[in-house]
Amino acid sequence: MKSRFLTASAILAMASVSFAATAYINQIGYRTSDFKELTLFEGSGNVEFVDQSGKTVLSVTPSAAANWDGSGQSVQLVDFTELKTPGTYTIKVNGQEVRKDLKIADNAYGEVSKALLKWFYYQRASMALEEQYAGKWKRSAGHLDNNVSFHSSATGGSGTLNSPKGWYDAGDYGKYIVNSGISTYTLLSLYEHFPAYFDNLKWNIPAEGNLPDLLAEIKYNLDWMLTMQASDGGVYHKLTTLQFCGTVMPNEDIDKRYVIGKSTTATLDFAGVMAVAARVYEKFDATFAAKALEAAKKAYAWGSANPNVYYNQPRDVATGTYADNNAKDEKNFAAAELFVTTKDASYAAQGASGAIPGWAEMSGLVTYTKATHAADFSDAAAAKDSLIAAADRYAKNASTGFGVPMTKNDFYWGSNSVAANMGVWLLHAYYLTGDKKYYQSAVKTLDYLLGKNPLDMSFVTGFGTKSPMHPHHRPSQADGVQEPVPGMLVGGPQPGGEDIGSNEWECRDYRVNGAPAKSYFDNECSYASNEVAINWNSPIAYLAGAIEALNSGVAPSFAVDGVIVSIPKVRPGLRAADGTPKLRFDNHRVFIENNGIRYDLKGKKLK
Ligand code: 9MR
Ligand code: 9MR
Repeated sequence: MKSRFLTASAILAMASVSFAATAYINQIGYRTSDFKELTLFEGSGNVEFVDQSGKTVLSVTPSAAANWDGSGQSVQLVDFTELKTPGTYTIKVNGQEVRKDLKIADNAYGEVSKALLKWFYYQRASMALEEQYAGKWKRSAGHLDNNVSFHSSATGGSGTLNSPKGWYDAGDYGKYIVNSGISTYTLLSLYEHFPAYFDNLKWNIPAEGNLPDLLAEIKYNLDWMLTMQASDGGVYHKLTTLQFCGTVMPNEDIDKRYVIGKSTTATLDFAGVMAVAARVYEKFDATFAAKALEAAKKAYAWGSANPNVYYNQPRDVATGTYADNNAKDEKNFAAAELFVTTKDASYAAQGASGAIPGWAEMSGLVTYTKATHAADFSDAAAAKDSLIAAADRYAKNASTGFGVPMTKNDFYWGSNSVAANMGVWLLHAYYLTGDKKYYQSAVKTLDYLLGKNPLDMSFVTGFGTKSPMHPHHRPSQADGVQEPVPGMLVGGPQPGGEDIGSNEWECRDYRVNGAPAKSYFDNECSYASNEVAINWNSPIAYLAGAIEALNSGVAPSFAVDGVIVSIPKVRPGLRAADGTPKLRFDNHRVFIENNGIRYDLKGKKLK
């Protein structure tokens, strides 16, 4: 009797162990031909992949368990790259079914990447969102911003300013130049790296002349940014109300809006963005490009003459600050971009760093630009070295633990954008070296954001088996539609707890001790973990968009040894009378295709 009892309880214990196993996966899916990895918690035995007919098509022995300080979990990695047939699969661990939603597809991130870009349309100020584009998230126009007052902190301004358009920053309705800077730059660089791919990609937004959708969307914000430049070249810091409004739709927020502050950081961020815009829009709209360049030069001159006019939040203002008392990185960012556009040596950009980009940290963008413009910068090799050194660290982190580049210190306000920017960083390392380890680590970073994380959820609204339903986003809260606006990346887990308190709009304590990566609350109260923002959506839109573009067969502009080139200028001698050769990209190699025949970049026929 006794021994039988023990055996039964031993079996029960074993069963409960395998029942507890969790497989964290990218819930949107995995690309058919890509590297594929999931993270296993409390598993034992092999992981089996079962197709729709019930057949086990792959069985994998997980890696040895390792601890991850982001969640304090001991987890195993499971490489199932060999699963290469599109479809939906069931995952079994030690014979027990743990999930049924594993998807493999050719263009796994096609829809989500378009939704992440389309979200910028949903953030447009000053216009109605029509049903034909916005579906059930249609809404009336708000914040015409055609008659905005100057706050006393906006030096030099008088009368009122006509400052319409632009994107709302986040869950609030403010428009902030500093944060527009990095967001707009990131989207412009997505176009600049994959022009041929984005020239033809559409996601149902209103047309703007002959511009591709990506550039039409970006122009909506550039048009606003241009209105924020004063006649002396300086750029006002932000356009907001004095206090955050309540939970209302844009047209219901009728509080007076002000142009507030004028700062060196805003001015130099503006200069860098306009310098990029000047070269990107040139082939579509030379007049607009010239206007952007002129604005960039004037802003740079003001920023150089006023190197430390930092933003100080006035006493009567409570909206976001985006305050930053170091404008050196913004200066280098502006100088690097102006130099690439004009080749004028008076725009001298110092240094390059390995710091991950963020709204207050523009030096990593200088690293990107220098490293990918080797012919233009004498210190391009040093920039490449610091880029690769950081990428090596991220790739190493991603090879163990949870299979992600982040460690516990990366979890602060907007942690999901830290992850997304690491993914973008890894892609740059891949462009420069062709080393697939960087590409794979970038894919792992996207996996994290789309479900392979300790919260077992996709952080993008509307995508994944489980995704945020209650983001801190005024339109989603006030529109009466159950589902939040789709395509929004929430800020993500972090243990700061800035939104916790006893006021009726504050949160209960949702932090998990020793697990910053679990300190998240899918609730409207949680602006510190569940708000959305343009500088968070832009890097994940870049990451997902670039991964799709890289696999589309359409050549990127960094086709030659990771260096940005203007595609039409590549080997013009190869242009034949009987057809225009196309630069193509396949299996991580660039070639020229002419009438179905493939050539290498030197013009030699490929087999
Ligand atoms: O909605 C605001 C959000 O965009 C900001 O990130 C956050 C922190 O500045 O503040 C939110 O506004 C809250 C304000 O600070 C206090 N009153 C309640 C507001 C909504 O939660
Ligand atoms: O993203 C910003 C984060 O780095 C800061 O710690 C936080 C508090 O100052 O503000 C965040 O930006 C918010 C901005 O101030 C107002 N709009 C919402 C932004 C996202 O929460």
